[in-house]
Amino acid sequence: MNKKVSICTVGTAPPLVAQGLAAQFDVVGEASLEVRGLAVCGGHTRIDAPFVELFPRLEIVSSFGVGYDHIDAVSLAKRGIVVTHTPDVLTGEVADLALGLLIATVRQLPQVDRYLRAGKWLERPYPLTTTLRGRKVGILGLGRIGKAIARRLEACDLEIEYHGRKPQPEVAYRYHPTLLGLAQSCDVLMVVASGGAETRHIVNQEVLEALGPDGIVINVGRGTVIDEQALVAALRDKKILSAGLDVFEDEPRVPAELIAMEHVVLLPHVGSASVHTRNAMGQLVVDNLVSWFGGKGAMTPVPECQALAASKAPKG
Ligand code: 8YV
Repeated sequence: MNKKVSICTVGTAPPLVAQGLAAQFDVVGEASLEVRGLAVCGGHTRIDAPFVELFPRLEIVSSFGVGYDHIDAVSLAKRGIVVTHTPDVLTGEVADLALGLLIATVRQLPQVDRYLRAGKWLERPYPLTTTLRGRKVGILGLGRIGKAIARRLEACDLEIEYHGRKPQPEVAYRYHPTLLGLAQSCDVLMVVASGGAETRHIVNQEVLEALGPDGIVINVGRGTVIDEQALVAALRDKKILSAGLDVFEDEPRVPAELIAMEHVVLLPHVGSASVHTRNAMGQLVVDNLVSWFGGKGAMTPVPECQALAASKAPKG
């Protein structure tokens, strides 16, 4: 039914996406007048108004991933273009990784592994580490993923507080109206917030130092949320204890100062990167396009496009 609809892929489509699209659509590798849908799979292209001018018949942008700070959804919605993303299917995976990264950072798991492999256990036991016991975790961004992390932290008997745009009355955790207040109250800052202009560098020197010398920062949201140079300085000057980072400001480039630090844990943005979850995300990228061009509306439009997606969805 969709054989004639032209879809253009931006970035490198995972095999499941490439095959799923090829089975349903006419997939083209570059901008053409015929393109009515984009499948955005990573890459560094900013999908904004000037970019979509290359595609005059564009109706929908289906993006791989829950975060869409590389897409100007407001501008696209104004032009009548619906943006979709892949929420929910990666929530548990990213939350698992966040908990693992927190434990790895606090108990120094990568460093301990390196110690054993270097034969040092034969000489003496690994030095005692800091602990998760008695810590209070401040979650920055209590959305779907933040809440899934909170549930896991509860199972670890940890106290939880949070900061976000607004308090969530249905949530039992203590809300802090300011990020600084959250950092002053906690000794772990779990960054889950999405990227974009609104959150850029909100974790700054003052916030980092408020965590105190035992402070730990974990980031599974977006690298841009933390002022990376301020983080390097806080770690170097021992204003905080350690950091576990899955995301960075200028991926895949990671500051040499961080790489040289033995007391941090650094991951190459692997929060959702299991075969299972990446397949589920890829399937949702394809399903959104199939649903849209099959006249059934978008399955998972981003909030900025929900009204538009509903108004365009077929009635009944
Ligand atoms: C992916 C992510 O690494 O969903 C997101 O927002 O950051 C990750 O799940 C990314 O989308 C891959 O391009």
